Amino acid sequence: METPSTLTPMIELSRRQDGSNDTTAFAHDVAEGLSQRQKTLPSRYFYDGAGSKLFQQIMTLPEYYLTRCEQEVLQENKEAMVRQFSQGGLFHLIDLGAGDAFKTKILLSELSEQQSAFDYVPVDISGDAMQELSESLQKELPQVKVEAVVGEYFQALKWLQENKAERKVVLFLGSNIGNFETAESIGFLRSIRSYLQPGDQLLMGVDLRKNPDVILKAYDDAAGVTAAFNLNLLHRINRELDADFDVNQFCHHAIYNPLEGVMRSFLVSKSEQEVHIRKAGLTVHFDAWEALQTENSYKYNIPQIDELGKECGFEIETVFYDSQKRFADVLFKVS
Ligand code: AVJ
Repeated sequence: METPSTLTPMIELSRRQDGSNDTTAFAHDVAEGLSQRQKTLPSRYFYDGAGSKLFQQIMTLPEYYLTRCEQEVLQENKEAMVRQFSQGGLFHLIDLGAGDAFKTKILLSELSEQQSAFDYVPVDISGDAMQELSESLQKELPQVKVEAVVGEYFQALKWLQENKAERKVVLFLGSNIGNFETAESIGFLRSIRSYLQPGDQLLMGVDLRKNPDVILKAYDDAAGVTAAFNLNLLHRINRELDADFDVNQFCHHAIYNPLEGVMRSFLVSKSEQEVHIRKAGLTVHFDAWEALQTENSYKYNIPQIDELGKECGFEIETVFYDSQKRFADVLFKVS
């Protein structure tokens, strides 16, 4: 074990109780997805080291408006947001899927500017990311009290419910809610709600419905970074599960359905082929031009978000938009 360079308080929840490890879970999920008649792979496995780097590159693409729009929303509305967070006094700011938190830092510096009574609890499954974030905050915003939690969202919320009695403001930024199917997002928000109390708040980033051409280009960029991000999932399976995907025999394909408001991303097999995934004990057959679905990114309008919130015990307090109304950060209170 290496000793971390700075001692930062960090809670590690990610150890599994049943003795299984992350590779076992990955193998199980891959086997399950690829055994279906319509093959799928869960999008949460995009983010290994290489995938996280590619996603950071995506966020800087001219076509990928989401990140820049949300940054604008936070930058332009930080004073109002912080005022609304701070109304009830002392609170824990819980950042689900914090990553490098470069958007949250906009709020953190405003919070310390307004001298709010809070501490910052970033939550992420990446221990490395949480270590780096704790250290960078110590340098950039030393006055902010940080307690990073390494673990799954609900593990973390449960831990917080049992260990912290004070008010909670939960951040779920970046349109991550978009990856869930409608039924899943209801389940997700109801679970969050079950860990909260009256007086608590949730700030959720949602990508709004807009010109389909704009949306489509964001997931099929000219430089091919999104294609590389999608294909990296096959490289990851090769690396971690001892598989033999011929990645050149697959191509990225993305479509937007304006009726459902969903971007769907696929990997399409360019030829008939067989793939062996040794650690999953599986041989998979692909027909020529068979599609494997890797991601959904749902787009919403505000009435839908209002209804979703109400179904899950949340009431909209304020909707914050960017100047083009492409993206919204919706502040909910527990109803
Ligand atoms: C991180 C889930 C918000 O759906 O826009 C970016 C991931 N996929 N380009 C999204 C992603 C392809 C992103 N989220």
